[in-house]
Amino acid sequence: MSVLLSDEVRQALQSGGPVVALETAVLTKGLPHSTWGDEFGTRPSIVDSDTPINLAAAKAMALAVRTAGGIPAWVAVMNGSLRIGLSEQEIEELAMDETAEKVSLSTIASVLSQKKSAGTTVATTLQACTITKSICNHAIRVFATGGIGGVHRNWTSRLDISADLRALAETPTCVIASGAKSILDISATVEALETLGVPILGLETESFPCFVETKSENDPNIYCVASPDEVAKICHVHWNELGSTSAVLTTCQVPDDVALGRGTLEQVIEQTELFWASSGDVGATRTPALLDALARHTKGKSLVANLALLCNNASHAAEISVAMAN
Ligand code: PSU
Ligand code: MN
Repeated sequence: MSVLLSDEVRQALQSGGPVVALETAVLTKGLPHSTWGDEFGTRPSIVDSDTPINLAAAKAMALAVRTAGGIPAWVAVMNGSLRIGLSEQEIEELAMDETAEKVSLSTIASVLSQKKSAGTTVATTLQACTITKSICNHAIRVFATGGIGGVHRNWTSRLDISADLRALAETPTCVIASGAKSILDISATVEALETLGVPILGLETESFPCFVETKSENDPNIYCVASPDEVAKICHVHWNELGSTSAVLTTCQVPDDVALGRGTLEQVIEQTELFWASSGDVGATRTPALLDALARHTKGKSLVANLALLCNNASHAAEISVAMAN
């Protein structure tokens, strides 16, 4: 059996409980595996001095979900099984595993067959949200992440579009994210989502968030919703009344106190893109290379903001999940 659902998540799904899926590519490839170093400036309170940053993030996100009344369902590939619902010990094992890559739709089958471990992207986490339906008759309807993958910059010369977009087009789950990073072509990503029939909502925001950065007046306009209840109602109309089968993307701005000024990342992104393009590396390394460069270049400011938005999104996702359960 290569798909395993934890007892806690299974029971919650069967009783209509507020389950929130969480992806793990952010743990294996999106955040540093090291403890907080001086090069990152002041250490935020959710990271203690001897816990690796990726593991501290996982603990804080799970706590944010539970504090808001939800049940976290971490999704990952571990030793050749697709796992939905990990214990604290299993999360620790994955976060410490230096060999764990990230898997998307095109690579998950081969990683499973090689009996390896890997973090799941938005795309493969959405795949898991659907798979639970064949195990216990209920899909997972809410999923929190940092930022979605999308259409990369310079797509006219190199067509690099994340499989996240296809999965969003095909999976009826509400995804809570801080939009997409400025490492992507944001307006092309928003246009693609529209083509794919994915509604984009802004929880208390009318503009598509740009991940760790402050908003700008040029950001694409989106439909502003005031509360988790309103998100739950729109999801109900989208899936149950209209019979749509795409995701509902609900976006949240990064908390104000840690947001980075817009445009401050431009130079390092351009340089890293050039460096990465000349390295001849495979496509899946592009996002991790950019995230790592941003954290170092901003002396930890992008990392602090990333951690804050991950927890904020996890908390809002749990609120939406509770609203759907009621
Ligand atoms: N954005 C982030 N951090 C991340 C990712 C995106 O701020 O770690 C990860 C997510 O898991 C997302 C994936 O699903 O990158 C997209 O990768 P790709 O472009 O290779 O499909
Ligand atoms: Mn890609």
